[in-house]
Amino acid sequence: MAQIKSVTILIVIIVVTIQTSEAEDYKVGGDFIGWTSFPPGGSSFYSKWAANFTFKLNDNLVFKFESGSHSVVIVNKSNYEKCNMNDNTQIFNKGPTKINLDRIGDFYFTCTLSGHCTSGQKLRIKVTDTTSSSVTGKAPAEAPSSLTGTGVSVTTPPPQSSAIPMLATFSLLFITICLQVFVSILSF
Ligand SMILES: [Cu+2]
Repeated sequence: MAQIKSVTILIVIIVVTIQTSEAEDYKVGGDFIGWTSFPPGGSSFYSKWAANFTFKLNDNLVFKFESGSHSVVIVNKSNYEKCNMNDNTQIFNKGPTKINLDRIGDFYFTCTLSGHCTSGQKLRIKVTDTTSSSVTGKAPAEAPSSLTGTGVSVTTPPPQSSAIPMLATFSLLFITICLQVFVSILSF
């Protein structure tokens, strides 16, 4: 009896965890390299790193660097491509810097220190809808290769994708309720 009850509790915990564990922190460049100039492989280093993940709304990027050695600056697409930091929107000078991905779409980051952007210290990421990542996983594993030209990137998540995690949650809840009923029948 006690075993069945603990199984039920476990399932409830799993359901709650699935519901709440949405936002994630990503250490830019990984633990070892972090946010640095002249990254291994040059300017493709950070795009290769970013291609491993599906960034969702409200995830965080953590830029690991020593204050004074680097900075993080949010720029627009054209300034990202030109390594122009003059009309940026936000500068973060203290490392490590944690940046919340508070909107869907493209984000462009670089460093304001002279020569660092051109050496490859630049990161472009795409933030997708919150509901599309957990079930579809890392489907678009390849990095968008065309950073040049018009740069029109069309990776719209399929509209039905938001229904899948909802369905999964409901089935888990249904199983939980069934188990609960089963336990109460057994205890009488
Ligand atoms: Cu730098």
